[in-house]
Amino acid sequence: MNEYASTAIRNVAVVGHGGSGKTSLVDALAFVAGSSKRHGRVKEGSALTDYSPDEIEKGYSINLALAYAEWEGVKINLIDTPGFLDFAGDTEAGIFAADASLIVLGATTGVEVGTEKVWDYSRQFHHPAIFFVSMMDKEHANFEKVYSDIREHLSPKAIPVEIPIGEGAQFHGIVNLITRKAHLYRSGTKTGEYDEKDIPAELKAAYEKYEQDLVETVASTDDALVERYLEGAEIAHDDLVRAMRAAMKRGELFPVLCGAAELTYGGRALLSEIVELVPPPNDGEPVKAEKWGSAEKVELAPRDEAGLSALVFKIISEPHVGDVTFFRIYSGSVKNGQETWNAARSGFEKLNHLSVAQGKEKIEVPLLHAGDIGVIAKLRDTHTNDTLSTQATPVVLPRVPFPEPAIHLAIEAKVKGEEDKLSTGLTKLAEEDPTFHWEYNPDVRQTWIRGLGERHLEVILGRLSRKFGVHANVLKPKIPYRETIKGKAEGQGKHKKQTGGRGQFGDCWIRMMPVPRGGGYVFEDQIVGGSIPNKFIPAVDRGIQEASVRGVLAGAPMVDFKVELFDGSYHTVDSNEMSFKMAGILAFKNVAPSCRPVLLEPLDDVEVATPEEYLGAVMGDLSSRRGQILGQESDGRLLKLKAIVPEAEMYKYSTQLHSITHGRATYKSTFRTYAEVPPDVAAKVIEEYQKEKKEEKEE
Ligand SMILES: Nc1nc2c(ncn2[C@@H]2O[C@H](COP(=O)(O)OP(=O)(O)O)[C@@H](O)[C@H]2O)c(=O)[nH]1
Ligand SMILES: [Mg+2]
Repeated sequence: MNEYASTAIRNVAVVGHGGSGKTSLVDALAFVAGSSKRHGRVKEGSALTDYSPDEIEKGYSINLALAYAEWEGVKINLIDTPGFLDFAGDTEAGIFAADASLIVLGATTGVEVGTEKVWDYSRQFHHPAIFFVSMMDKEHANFEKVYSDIREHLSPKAIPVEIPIGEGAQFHGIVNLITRKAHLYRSGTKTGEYDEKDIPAELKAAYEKYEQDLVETVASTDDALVERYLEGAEIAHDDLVRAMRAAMKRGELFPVLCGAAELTYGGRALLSEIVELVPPPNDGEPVKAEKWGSAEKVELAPRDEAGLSALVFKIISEPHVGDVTFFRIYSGSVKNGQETWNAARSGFEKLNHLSVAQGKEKIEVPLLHAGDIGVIAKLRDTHTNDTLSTQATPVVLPRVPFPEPAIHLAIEAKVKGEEDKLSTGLTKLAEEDPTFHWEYNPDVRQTWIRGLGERHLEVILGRLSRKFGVHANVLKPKIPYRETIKGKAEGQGKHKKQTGGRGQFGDCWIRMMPVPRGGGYVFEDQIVGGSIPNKFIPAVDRGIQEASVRGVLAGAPMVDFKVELFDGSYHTVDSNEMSFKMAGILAFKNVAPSCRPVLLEPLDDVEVATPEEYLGAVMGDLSSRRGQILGQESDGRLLKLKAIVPEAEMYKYSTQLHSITHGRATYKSTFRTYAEVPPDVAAKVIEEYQKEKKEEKEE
């Protein structure tokens, strides 16, 4: 492996909808460039960047993975990313760590929901982006249609710099509008070799139209060029490329290329365009970081001479290797074996066996320059989004904004007694994947796992059994109901027990009444004249609190009520704290049922982003879930529908939404408040609880 200085590096995230051909393209580019010795195939499980056991089993990308192509003296780092929204954490991380996005579209499918998502992500970071229309060899491939799709749904600033010669089975070449030459592929080529020819006669008209569009569009982004263009002067190749590069950086132009990754057609031209159009990492603005332990901002020049800063954007545990850490160097350089400082963990990390990754293969290197991406195995204690720097100048880089989990499921260990193993495994998996969370929910006494989608959680459970040997049953998550009261009542709690020696005696009178929602639990001591001695009053309070953990309707915690302790009696010998706590418990159980208790359920704020054509279906479905529609607004492309929906009705919503909108809609939901359950629904919940209680007793 040659050494690559910052100017000779390009970092590109390969993104797009699932199945658009990203992984095949990354493999083809590395192979065409000669950096990878074998042309792998997704279908055969041999693609360079789909190497984890879960990916080979499922046949699609789950993790981001790295490969590189050395082309024209430049090393192009290719970050292959998953297309499915369930794995969007890795997609975000991949885009974040790169300097440009290569957006792959299938020539038969065009812009899909995943394309829209990655487009939004990449715009968020203001990256230059290149569109690549792949699979031009497939039946019904239609370049024109995909191009107009891009203009309509993503950006009118997209402009072809290549057009295909033939489509589907006839696809055999590409006209390059910048070099003004045709590339004709040799049938059966393994590495995308072509013969360079003049533009074929039958394509002259199309070529002229596209070429004029390109020159006009590029010229319009550059004052000097537009003048020359209007004067009718020829614009030189270098000027055109320079203006394109500048316009791409400002987000004013997005080139569209084409090819067929599996046939390696278009690969060489794409590599050259990346080298020419994507800025090297030392070309951009300085990185804005923070000094560790203070809010003081520091600017880090993306050069070797600056102090070291590198961001860990992915950790993956690989079979036979252990944890492998992917990091991008933002400033400074690192040597093999160098000691670095992880300020967030207050620890040194020695970068032994400093490497770059070609898929699962790791190639050891002596040195990596500013802007490069490296991998390192077996770090001591470094997590995703940590910064590695030096102890003398500890800094913190901006972190990858990982998406928050959207759904949750309940699980239990299949084998009783493996609960500890389960929580150890889940903790480890959550460390590896910042979009996966888990918790034990004491309210409903279930272990909950949270992730971006059902597919995501399925993959997590697969890893749990493969890596940690714990098999889990999936359960429907229980709803954390609450209870409260709507009326006022009073009554007694009396605990009296006469055993052999000393007896137990506690007696209290309480009044219970509602307080406003969110008011919690209020206890008021109104005892006068010492009918209960002061030292026993806290015990009554504790008894009531203990009893209210299980309400009187469905065993859910009772909230938002006030208790006034106004009378009682005691016994000089037999009374003690325990007796008064019991009296409190009994008083609660006695009085609460007379206070018109009601069931409360959690309501979520739900926001669905959907194309307009599915609005009716989405609204209808939400209404059938007892949803209350608040309103809608358009962001130009999608309608954002806001609603309040009971959490109890949101089970498997993602699957349902996916099916009624053909995967085009996405949603977010966040807890809003607790509200009273309608009587008919409450009756069912209470009945269900009573049944369960009876069964528990019988067991
Ligand atoms: N005909 C044809 N099929 C392709 C091409 N590129 C990829 N495929 C197939 O399309 C499917 C999805 O490809 P993959 O690279 O996994 O897509 P990804 O999900 O975007 O990474 C696989 O079955 C590939 O074999 C291509 O250029 N031509
Ligand atoms: Mg893939």
